[in-house]
Amino acid sequence: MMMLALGTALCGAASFPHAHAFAPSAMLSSAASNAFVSRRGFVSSSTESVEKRLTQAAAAAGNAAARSTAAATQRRRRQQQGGGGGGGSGGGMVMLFDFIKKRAQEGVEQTQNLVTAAQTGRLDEALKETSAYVKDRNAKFSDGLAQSRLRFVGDLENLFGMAGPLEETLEKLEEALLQADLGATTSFQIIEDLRNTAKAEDRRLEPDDIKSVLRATLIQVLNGGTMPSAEGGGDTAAITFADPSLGVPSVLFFMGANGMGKTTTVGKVASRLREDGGQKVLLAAADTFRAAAVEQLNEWAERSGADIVVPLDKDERPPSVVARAAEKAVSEGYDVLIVDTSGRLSNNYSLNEELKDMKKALSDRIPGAPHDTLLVVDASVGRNAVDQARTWKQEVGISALVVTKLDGTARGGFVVSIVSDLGVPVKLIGVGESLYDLRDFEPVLFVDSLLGYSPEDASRLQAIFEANPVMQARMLERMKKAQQAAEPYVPPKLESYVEPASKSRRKTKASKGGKRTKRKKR
Ligand SMILES: Nc1nc2c(ncn2[C@@H]2O[C@H](COP(=O)(O)OP(=O)(O)OP(=O)(O)O)[C@@H](O)[C@H]2O)c(=O)[nH]1
Ligand SMILES: [Mg+2]
Repeated sequence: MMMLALGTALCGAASFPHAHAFAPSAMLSSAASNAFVSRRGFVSSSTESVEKRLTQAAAAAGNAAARSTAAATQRRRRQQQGGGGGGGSGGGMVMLFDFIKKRAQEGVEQTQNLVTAAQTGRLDEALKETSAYVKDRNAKFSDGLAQSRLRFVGDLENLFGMAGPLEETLEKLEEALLQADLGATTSFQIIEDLRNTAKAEDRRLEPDDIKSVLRATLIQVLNGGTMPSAEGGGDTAAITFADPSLGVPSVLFFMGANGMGKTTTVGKVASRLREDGGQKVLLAAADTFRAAAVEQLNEWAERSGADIVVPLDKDERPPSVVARAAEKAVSEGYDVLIVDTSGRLSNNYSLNEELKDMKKALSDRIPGAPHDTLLVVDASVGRNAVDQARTWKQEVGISALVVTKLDGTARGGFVVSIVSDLGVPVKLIGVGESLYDLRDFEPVLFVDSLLGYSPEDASRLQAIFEANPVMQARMLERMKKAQQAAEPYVPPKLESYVEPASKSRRKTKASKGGKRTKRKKR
């Protein structure tokens, strides 16, 4: 975990302008990661200052480990005292999702190795090892997008080989962008920007102009409108957890159409929270529709070491399962409750009502819950998924997207179109079926992998973008618009929260079973 922050600071920041911005959500404390990720110029610093920063970072990392142990002790103590009040383990939570498969301890050790290397004059060698590690990590991510890249980049390269008039080039480019599933809005934006650039500067468009505009636009879209800059900014949207000061479990609610990868993602997330964060995780099997669904989630619970709440019998309704799970999560001091729901169509009114009932059962018992409502979409589905997602956004409310199966499709560009059409961030992506094939969504890394740009290409294209006044002005304007359009933060509803001790025997509508729904049509 630490390795990511470390690696991006060491080998990423200089040549991969945004990479450092992924680091703040590293698993170690922000103090630790910030020590690394204060961060541009890190590589060019003198060995002496590198050594100083490493020492500070190691100290911060040590403190983080100590804080994490203290939080776990506190939680155990609360449980031993039989107190409710939940087990949110505080600030560490938000750090969890900057993951790769490395453990925090490994990161701490690595940091200490670097400190030792600096003290013994082996720093160069150690930096190279770290750099190789990050390259390997990026390569693994990049493999998942290979099919998408092959298709897209092939089309673009053909285009660059032609030397036609501007309008002809733009027309062919627009076709390639649409073919790559980037969506009409983003494709149109890119074409307009290129046309304006060519006209304002009265010159022919070079391949690098096109690449830089394409890259900057995609990053801006995926970053929710943030201006792509050499300093990064915005970047990865972290999973939202409960406000640590409330001391309640964080609730992640997964929903979506059939077979999108909800249960698999729930399992992967649980595993990561357990393994990398040492979190106490409870799963709620709210898919009471499909016979094997509970069994499937149970397997993931066993694999990840999470506990699980299953339906009492075949007639228990999902809102009731969720209500019991929320009460257990609060009274037994769980850090995170993850709800797995059954697949459904977005135009099924009664099943959407059921989703709302489940969310209400959660918010009645835990303030602000669910803290993230994650819609899981399969990248290969295409436009249909966008239309469904729009309906769910309006009807049920979603706060984030998980895009799965990016490893098996050439439609990676779909991610751009769903974000631009919905204005909802992608937070996680699935790049395979195994436990570890889940990644934080990192817009810059994603775009550079999709377009096949090396860190050196990325730096060069960023510089071209920054030297293009037309693009700078247009992007700034879009950033302002995105800021104005951003929905205001709504604080958690505290008044509906009742302490578990007084609530445990109360029967709410949801715990009695909520609305019964027809379940034949899906
Ligand atoms: N290649 C690949 N396969 C995935 C990914 N995520 C999930 N799958 C596979 O997709 C299939 C469906 O996954 P589930 O997790 O059962 O999907 P679900 O959304 O829970 O399905 P329902 O509950 O039936 O609606 C399984 O075979 C998974 O292994 C991914 O990121 N990549
Ligand atoms: Mg499922």
